[in-house]
Amino acid sequence: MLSQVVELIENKDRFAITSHIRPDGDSLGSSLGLFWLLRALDKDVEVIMRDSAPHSYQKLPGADAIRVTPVVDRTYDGVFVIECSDIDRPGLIDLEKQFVVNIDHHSTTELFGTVNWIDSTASAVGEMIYNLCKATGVRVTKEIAECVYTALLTDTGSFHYSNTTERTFKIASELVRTGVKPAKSAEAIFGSYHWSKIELLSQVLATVRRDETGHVAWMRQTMEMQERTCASDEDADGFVNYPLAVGEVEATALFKECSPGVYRTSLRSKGDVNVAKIAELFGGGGHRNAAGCTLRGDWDEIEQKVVPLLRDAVERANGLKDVTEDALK
Ligand SMILES: [Mn+2]
Repeated sequence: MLSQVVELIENKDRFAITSHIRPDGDSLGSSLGLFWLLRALDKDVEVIMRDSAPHSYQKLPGADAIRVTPVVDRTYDGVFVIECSDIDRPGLIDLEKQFVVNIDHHSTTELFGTVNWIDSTASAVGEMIYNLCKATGVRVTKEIAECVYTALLTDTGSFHYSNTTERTFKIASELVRTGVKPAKSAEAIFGSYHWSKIELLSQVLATVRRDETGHVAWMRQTMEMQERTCASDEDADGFVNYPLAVGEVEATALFKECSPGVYRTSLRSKGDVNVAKIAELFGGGGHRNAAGCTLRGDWDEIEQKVVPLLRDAVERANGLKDVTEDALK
């Protein structure tokens, strides 16, 4: 709960903040936003992560102070774990020995912390960090504003996704008033890619297929493509969204081979189509319109398993399934 987080911050002094492996805009923006919040309260705080910040986020205030480490090698009064589904997601050895505070906006998160603050109405953890500023009486500085804005911008898909609410815009508006330049933030994130991203994109897009209904499209990225283009892991971020630009496509999947026979799978959808349910079937999670899971096995089998599930999700959302089931009764 928020009140427990505020109490901890008020009563203790030595903190660490961490987030998941391969950090993204919300995990970095929120972690660094919280870093600046705690600094404003004169707390001893550091951000520790298993992986360094991707290129596009290295200009975020405080990104250069992130300590990259595979193990929690110091003792803290509390370690804030930002947007992680479980205690293993940060990839940090000995994290479970600390006083863990779980801060997330995914309802699917495990309650792995001693304190758990989960707000599934927040578009990004960034919104929660903003609320924490208000709750602790910390003025939203330009540093905090830039970090939180980045979290909002990326987790809402540039204010495109259904998690974008009136509150998101209200907060974004205040952040802009504090000094955030929306065009500058957007350019730093979406206009600073490496050429290898375009090369990889051209190969991944060449694999796109759609089912006979036209509502489901999917793509595959092999390890070989990544090697051939010298692309980094982060280069593939966002590819899964491309087929959704087509009117009739309502659900997409990107199967990324991360080791032989292991596919990190991203699922995206429009409207009421729920892909989080599919991800959960395979031990993953996420939101209704954006979810992920890891699949193992033969490529053909994976394809044959997941594509019908996506089609099923589309049919359910469009009410076709219920009609058919009722007719059979
Ligand atoms: Mn998030």
